[in-house]
Amino acid sequence: MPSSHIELVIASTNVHKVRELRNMLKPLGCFDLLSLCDFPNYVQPEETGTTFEENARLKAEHAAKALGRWVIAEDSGLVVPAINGEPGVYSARYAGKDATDVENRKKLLDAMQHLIDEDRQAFFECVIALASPKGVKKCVKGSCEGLLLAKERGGGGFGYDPLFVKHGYNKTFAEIGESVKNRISHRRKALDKILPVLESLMEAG
Ligand code: ITT
Repeated sequence: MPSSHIELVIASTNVHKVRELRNMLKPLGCFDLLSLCDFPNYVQPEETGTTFEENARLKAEHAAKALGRWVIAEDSGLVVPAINGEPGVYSARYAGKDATDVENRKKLLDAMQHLIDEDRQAFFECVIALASPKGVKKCVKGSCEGLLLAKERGGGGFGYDPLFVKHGYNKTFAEIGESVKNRISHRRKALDKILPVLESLMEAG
């Protein structure tokens, strides 16, 4: 008999990520979705990895063990090949440890000032790790390629969204609306790869 309610913790403190993931997971129905906001005493591990995968695994494993529950964690960021892959895994802290999105975008615009045309190509990457208290069960990757504008556009989204225009689109991720972003983003592509595993968890109960 399939059980209808398994608790799944989204192990992130980034409210934007949590909202996007929650909306994308909603159609699955059978999970009680929690986030780190439900565990105010939980202390996040330091993100010491040098790749998105290392950090996603580290965050998922640590949270699943500490909370004794199934967890998904993700590590994501923007990669600009023309500036040696910056900001990459340091996307959240590009302009410093507690940098705001505005400060990070400003640093990126400055670093890219001299770049034109194809040199403004970039991609978002997202790695999602699913873990139980026994360890990581699955780790998947999604990416989304586009161009970075020299000036911000739009008030939606978060992070580098006001600068990023996905190939084939005219609007930035901050102009496009969250429901469209959630259909075409790097996060969506990664999540789609983990859905079959989540479905099998629900069936196993
Ligand atoms: P958690 O570790 O608690 O999940 P975080 O924001 O620190 O939160 P990351 O270390 O994975 O997470 O950094 C992700 C950063 O990458 C995020 O802060 C943005 O700057 C950027 N980023 C990731 N996905 C993005 C998206 O969909 N749109 C815009 N920027 C994004």
